[in-house]
Amino acid sequence: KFTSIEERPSESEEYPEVATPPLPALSPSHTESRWSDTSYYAAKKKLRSWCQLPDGNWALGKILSTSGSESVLSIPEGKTIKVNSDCLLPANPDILDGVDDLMQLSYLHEPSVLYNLQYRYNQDKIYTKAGPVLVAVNPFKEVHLYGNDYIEAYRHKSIESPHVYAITDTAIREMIRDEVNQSIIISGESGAGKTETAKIAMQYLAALGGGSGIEYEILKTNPILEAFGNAKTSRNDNSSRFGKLIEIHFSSTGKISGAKIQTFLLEKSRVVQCAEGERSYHIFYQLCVGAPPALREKLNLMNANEYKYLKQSNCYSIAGVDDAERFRTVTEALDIVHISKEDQDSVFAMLAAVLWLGNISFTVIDNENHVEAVSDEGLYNVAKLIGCDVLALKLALSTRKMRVGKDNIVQKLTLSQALDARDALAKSLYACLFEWLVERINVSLEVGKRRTGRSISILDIYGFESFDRNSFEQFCINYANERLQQHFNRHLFKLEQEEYVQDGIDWARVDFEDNQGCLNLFERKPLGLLSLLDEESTFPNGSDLTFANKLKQHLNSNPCFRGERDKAFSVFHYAGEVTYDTSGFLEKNRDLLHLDSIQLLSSCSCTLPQIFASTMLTQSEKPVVGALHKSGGADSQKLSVATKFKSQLFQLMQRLETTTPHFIRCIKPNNSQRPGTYEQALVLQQLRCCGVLEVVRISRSGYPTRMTHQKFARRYGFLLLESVSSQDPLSVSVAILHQFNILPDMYQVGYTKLFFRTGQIGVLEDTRNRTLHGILRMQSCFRGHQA
Ligand code: AD9
Ligand code: MG
Repeated sequence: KFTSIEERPSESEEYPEVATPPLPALSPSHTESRWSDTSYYAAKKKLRSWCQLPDGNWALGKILSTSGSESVLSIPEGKTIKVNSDCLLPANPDILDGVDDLMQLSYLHEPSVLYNLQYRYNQDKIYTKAGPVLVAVNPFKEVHLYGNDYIEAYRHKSIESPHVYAITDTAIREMIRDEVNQSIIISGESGAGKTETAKIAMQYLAALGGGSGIEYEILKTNPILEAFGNAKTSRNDNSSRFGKLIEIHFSSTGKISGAKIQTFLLEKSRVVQCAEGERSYHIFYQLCVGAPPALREKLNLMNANEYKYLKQSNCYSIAGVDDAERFRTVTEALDIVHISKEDQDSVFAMLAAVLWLGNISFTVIDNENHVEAVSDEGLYNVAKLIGCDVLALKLALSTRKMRVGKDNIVQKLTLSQALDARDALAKSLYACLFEWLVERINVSLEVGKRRTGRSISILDIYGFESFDRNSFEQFCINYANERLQQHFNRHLFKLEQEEYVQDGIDWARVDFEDNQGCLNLFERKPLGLLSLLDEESTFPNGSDLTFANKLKQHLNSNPCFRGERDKAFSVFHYAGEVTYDTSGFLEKNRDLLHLDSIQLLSSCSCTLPQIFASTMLTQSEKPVVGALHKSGGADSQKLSVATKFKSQLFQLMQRLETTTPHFIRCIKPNNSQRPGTYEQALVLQQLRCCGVLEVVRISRSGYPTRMTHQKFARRYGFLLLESVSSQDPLSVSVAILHQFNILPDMYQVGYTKLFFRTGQIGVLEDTRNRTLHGILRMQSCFRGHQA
């Protein structure tokens, strides 16, 4: 008598376990007839298969017939389609639908990964493991997966499904177990959910508690940094315009003892210019609508639409966001991180000064088109807010002191020079304010300064960007992502190989597509993108055009580079080709603030401008860029933006190298920030870009499916035609492998596990299913007979 067969995918097993019936006594002849019709095509018949439709999307179909190179399939909605068999990819058996780790899939290819993520997404299971990586698909709606109950459940391991909480919990456990610092590295394109994910991880850590409310303080840094460093862009209403690493420190008892925030390259150009429909930094709008009357009066605040910097993009509010309410949240948070009311007022004064700077206008004063700042409301308010003399401000914005030979001369500025000087001052004020704020927060978070314990760092950096027009900002952002990708690749690769080595299998190093070539294109000296950019930035007559030409001259033979028409060039990034327009590269890289402006700030009676001036002066010690002004000797000289960013990235990488990384890849399922919409092509492009498919590829060249000897013997043992003399799991397993003619290079026998190449288990699984269904049919026949 046969027992009934129940098929259930198991959540926690490495490979879904299906209850296996006791070995049936099948006669050899019966079995043989079944094996004989498993020729290639017959085996494909009726199989679920992926076929690519003319629109590029993949559809799951069943093969109806195959002749020659063509197959006919039935696809959803009752349609049939005839395709070249080359367009088909095998689908996984349906017991693998929606597995919570993509590694469990027998067939690891694009459609199966896409389908699996979508299958889960439709059930609000937004998290899926891709081997060691956590994939998070942005739900664009509230999903009920968070809060104290879930935190408790993950802590006690009563839930096992993939989650940010789970990966954070693993980080905590490994930190304690191995006494090694950990990092959680979050990547994905703009709007994919990195910042939200980082907050969810922080929430889990904060729940561990600390004492003296430090965990609460850490959480409160989020609204502050988002107000000052995030803005509405065309991609994301709350887009981070800076990179952030927050290092959370733990005491030896596993409690939070403090934290440290490091930020990277804030996009400061946004302060003075931003595209239609986008906004400048949230805090400006929050201040304009949220400041209480006394503060408004003190700052001479007007409405947002009266400030030129905010007016240009014609966008003042964000759907569903109350900026006034947010302003109160921010001030409360500033209180909590111990920024005094007095300092807060200074911060708001700087913000107002930036806004008023944009309203300063200029008038032509001679027939050589030289200009002078108009003594209007703007000028007076800026002078008042930063605490300087009105005339000194006027002079700093309209002239430049130069030294020619032994003489000091004063050069008048043209309109565009004056506007540049004004905007440069506004950008510097804001960037300095941001850095100062981060420093102050750090002082508050570094409780006791005793850092004897361990740490977990969370990295939330801007994702790879490819727009229609890409500028210096995208150049830096994508370079950063290139660096991160290398860290990602190498690490996952290493981990993978370690497991093979531990289980003693014969393992030759697997090569994989690595992005060292592209990194070299950026970093090589003297003929790399960054060096050439710096070099050109120091030439008095260097321009964006001469820079572009120089790149073409020196790099055209580099396979990762292509010169384009006009001032453009393309880079073949790991995530795809991006064409950069060099307009503005040199100026943004030099990022010069006239010494006149710095001197003005140091003459201010307010504390903040003085602090800013002194940090700018110390930053100017190393003369790398600014040779243009070297002869004059009167202008600021400092590290170029690209060089500074590169060294920040190197430090970051060095720091991450000392940690055990945990990777989270965020995916944006549609471009309209809409819930319930999963666009295959868009998801696929990101899976490719952010390297999930890279992990898949690495796994495919290795042995992604692994099963213990015991489990393998239990699962397939009943298919054995001849009894095996020894019943030990390894002997049974080897007999199965032989019977199914699994070629020796398709698997490896480890000390504890069998390792298979992709697809191998699928063949076994198909046979097993057919056999089981045969048994079921026989069972019901048998029952029918009896009845
Ligand atoms: V950018 O590179 O900084 O422009 P992020 O950081 O990747 O980008 P963000 O975290 O800001 O994206 O997410 C964008 C929006 O998606 C959020 O404002 C939420 O509305 C939405 N989101 C993201 N993750 C979740 C989530 N787990 N649950 C609900 C989410 N909504
Ligand atoms: Mg973000």
